[in-house]
Amino acid sequence: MNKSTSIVLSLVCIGISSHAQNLLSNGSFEANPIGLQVPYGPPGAVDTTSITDWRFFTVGSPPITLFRAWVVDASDFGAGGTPGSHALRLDVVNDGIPYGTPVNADYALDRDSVRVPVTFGTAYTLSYDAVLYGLTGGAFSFTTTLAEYNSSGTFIGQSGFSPTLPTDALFHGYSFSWTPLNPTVTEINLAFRPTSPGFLNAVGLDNVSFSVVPEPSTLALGLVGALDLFANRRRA
Ligand SMILES: [Ca+2]
Repeated sequence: MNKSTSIVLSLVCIGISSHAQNLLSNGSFEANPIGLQVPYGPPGAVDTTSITDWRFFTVGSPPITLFRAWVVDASDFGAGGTPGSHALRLDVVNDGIPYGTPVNADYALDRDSVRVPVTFGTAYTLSYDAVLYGLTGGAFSFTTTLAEYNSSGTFIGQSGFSPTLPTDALFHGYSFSWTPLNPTVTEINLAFRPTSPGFLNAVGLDNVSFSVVPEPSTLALGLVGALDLFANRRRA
């Protein structure tokens, strides 16, 4: 790499890094030790914030037989996970007892205690890595919701994405562009709600990031400046 190329890349990196900061704390689940587990037991509701800055809870009436969230080594999911990286694993066992077969898993992971400030008119990028394995059942939809609140803390609407996780037991990266729906929005809660008609499933989640989309004008200025430097050097 010559010096001019280095200058160009450096300026581009400055433009990106100054606008791509992850607005989520503990989005990569490194805050808790591998092995940390929250409930895994007989049917019942769970509502826990044992996982730093995250809440794991049942949605509505608990139709779940056994369930847990735990911090694991991402590579334990198989190929694709970064060895040593802490990931969150969500396990649900629905054996149909005593609720009949099959029953739906209905639980969620969210950030209700650590909502993220957002600004109407600003574009954001939500991204994460997710893996599905051990599934008995059909297609698996990983519902991802962004719920909006105003300055009074009142819920004012939501939007989201629902990628279908393939059953290859590999981490895949997902990335979405999002803009707030409501002019009065001041903050959001981010939620993941795995839903499955199956009996047995596990979802792994890692590297959750929510950031402001880099402004084109900033990047463009950086590039123009870099190209100008490059041109001047060539003329020199
Ligand atoms: Ca991690």
